Amino acid sequence: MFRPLLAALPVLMLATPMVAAQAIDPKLKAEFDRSDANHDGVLTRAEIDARVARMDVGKNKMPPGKAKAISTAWFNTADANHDGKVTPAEMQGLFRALASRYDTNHDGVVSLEERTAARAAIIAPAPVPKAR
Ligand SMILES: [Ca+2]
Ligand SMILES: [Ca+2]
Repeated sequence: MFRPLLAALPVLMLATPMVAAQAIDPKLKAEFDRSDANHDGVLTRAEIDARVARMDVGKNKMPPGKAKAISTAWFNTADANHDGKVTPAEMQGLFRALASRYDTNHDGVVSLEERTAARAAIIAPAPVPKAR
């Protein structure tokens, strides 16, 4: 009797907007707003492309091919419900996931060293399959 309702629960939870339940970090929202070029409250692929192209990777200029790969990976990961738009809540979800990945000693803080390591991993050339 309860089975159909229980089965529907995960779907209902996914459909519920998370924005009201979880506050968006002000710093993250500021970053979101900087990327949201047309200020419609969502990030599109074009806006992410533009943002990644401006991304500061230290002294090294981001190679265009790398930038495209990063924005593709970023967008596909961030757009949790695959509607082609990234909301502040989706971006926060991604950043939380990234933070826990970069926080290698799991003290809840992404230190400068951890950030530098993460950044080095981003700009490092992607592993190339061995040519034969
Ligand atoms: Ca936008
Ligand atoms: Ca989305």
